[in-house]
Amino acid sequence: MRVEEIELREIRLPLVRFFETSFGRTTQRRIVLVRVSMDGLTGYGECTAGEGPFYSYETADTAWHVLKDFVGPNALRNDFQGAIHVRDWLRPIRGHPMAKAALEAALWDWEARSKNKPLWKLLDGKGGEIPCGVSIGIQDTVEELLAGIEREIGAGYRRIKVKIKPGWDWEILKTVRRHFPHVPLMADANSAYSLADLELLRRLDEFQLMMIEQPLAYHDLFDHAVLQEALRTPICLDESIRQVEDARHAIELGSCRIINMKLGRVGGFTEALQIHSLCLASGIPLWCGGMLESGIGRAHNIALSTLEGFTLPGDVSASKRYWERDIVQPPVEVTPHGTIRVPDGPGIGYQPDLEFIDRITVRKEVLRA
Ligand code: OSB
Ligand code: MG
Repeated sequence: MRVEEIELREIRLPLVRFFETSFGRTTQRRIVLVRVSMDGLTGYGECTAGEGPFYSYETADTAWHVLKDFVGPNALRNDFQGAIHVRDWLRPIRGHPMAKAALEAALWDWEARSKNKPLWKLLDGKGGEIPCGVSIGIQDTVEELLAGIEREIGAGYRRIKVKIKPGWDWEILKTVRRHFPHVPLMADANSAYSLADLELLRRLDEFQLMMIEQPLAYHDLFDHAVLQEALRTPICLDESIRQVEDARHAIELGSCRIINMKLGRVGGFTEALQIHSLCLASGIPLWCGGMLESGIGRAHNIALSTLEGFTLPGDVSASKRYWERDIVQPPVEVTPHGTIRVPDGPGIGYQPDLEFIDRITVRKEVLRA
């Protein structure tokens, strides 16, 4: 079977409030959506590339180019025999995992719909509920951070992740711990430190963090192993794990004790499934990260989070934390006990709101075989 049509769209979606990490502040997302059509059915994917090349080198514009000129034409040329094989089609295109993952995710959604199954079942996950945490960005004041944490604990979330950077780290975590002595807490540095900061990072051990996420360089495994040896707090890698080989190297080197999985960063579900198997076999806990996704990407993250190796609360939270109005119906909602009920409908299980998506589309391109 051949993919008949691929539609690319870029939408603009303002965040309800800015989101700041050690690499900068985002106020509005530019999101590339992919829709595939084949045999009278459609599937949807979302590209997690950011507005600028700061989390990784990909941007909404590079993803658009690579999808339109390489990934899309490649998919139209190949014989579709299941979403599990799409990664192999795309192997000749080096890098650009977020562009690839967007197309691949649309084909996973399509395949699940074609079998009239929820995506989580196709992935061999289990239904029910997934536990949720939140990621809280760098704020203008510590008071705003404390108020934010208070609000999210009140909403039921099961762990709090605080973004840190040099100058917004030890003092901030000290204050957070004083106000919330027992909350499951972690910190994400997005590569803002180096081994020269080892003493400072060691002093974070006193806060009983569940983990510290990606303290060192985005491509590094070696220095993280040196750091992990010196810390009591487990290191969780995000940016450094781009493929199953990275996960294997990290586990063998002792670079981390936990892995944050992101579909875009690893190039899609097939790679994610392999990393998942490796982590299960190695006793490395996983959780699903987030990239400020709209409802389509969020729905894919929910399906992925149902796999048995995802034992820690992820960064998959309610639509309303980010969007005034999400692009799926119903929006993603979180129960008062901090879980998301996994939908039982076919595919991703959330309905794209096509009329709203049309209104916020800034460019569109249709590729045909
Ligand atoms: O490092 O996990 C990260 C958002 C954008 C880029 C990188 C990261 C994040 C988050 C947000 O932490 C998680 C979310 O989508 O809620
Ligand atoms: Mg991170």
